[in-house]
Amino acid sequence: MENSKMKIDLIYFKMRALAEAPQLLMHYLNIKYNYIMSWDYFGKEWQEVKAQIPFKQLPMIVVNDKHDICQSIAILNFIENIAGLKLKEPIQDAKASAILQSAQELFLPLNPTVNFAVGDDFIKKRDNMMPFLQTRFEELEKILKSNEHIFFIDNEPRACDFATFHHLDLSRELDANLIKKYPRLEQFLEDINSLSQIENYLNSRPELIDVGIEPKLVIDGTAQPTGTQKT
Ligand SMILES: N[C@@H](CCC(=O)N[C@@H](CS)C(=O)NCC(=O)O)C(=O)O
Repeated sequence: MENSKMKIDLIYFKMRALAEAPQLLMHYLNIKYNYIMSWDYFGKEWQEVKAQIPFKQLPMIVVNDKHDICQSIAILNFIENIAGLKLKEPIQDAKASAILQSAQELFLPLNPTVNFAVGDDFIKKRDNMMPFLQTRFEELEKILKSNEHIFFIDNEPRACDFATFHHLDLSRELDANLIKKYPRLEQFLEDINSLSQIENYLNSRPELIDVGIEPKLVIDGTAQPTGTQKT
């Protein structure tokens, strides 16, 4: 199947979390897709459809109205495959995979806390996760410092880079000062940010506001509470 002929629907919710890396990768690769809220795609609230979704969670992509692919890492692998971006050399591929998994492990508790926690609960969760974030950021910084490339594997950004970008970028909503302790990671964020396709996407995606207070996404000019439900 030639990727320009594929129809890709990306089904997700109102949150800035696991659909980000796939979207960054698809924008970078100029792959067209439709972002569809779960309730619009299924015509029902999430609680009514959850039971019939493979692994009972989103994001999911639907390829050519036929193939349901869940799990964000599988989605990223699929996009790399159809774009011919997959590394052919097994050692490099394994290293990229280790970065991708290590980045995705930042999902919990970082993403739900930024998207949903409020007040004292936000502060408690933020403070509790700091040691984990610091250890993981140190490791990621070390890897980038140890190579002479712009990104984790070489000078081409890949799924592992966009997943890392997403979580590091989201950490700024939790604590804007944390990333400043890691200058090589800050440079990495800037390098991804300045790719023209990415810059366009970042400037046009829904803004996440009132983190820690009453988180909302501004979708088509309207602030809507984050979540899995239609509002
Ligand atoms: N391992 C899965 C995790 C997916 C996941 O946690 N999805 C959350 C949203 S970020 C979800 O579907 N929440 C609704 C629910 O569990 O009912 C992946 O990487 O895609």
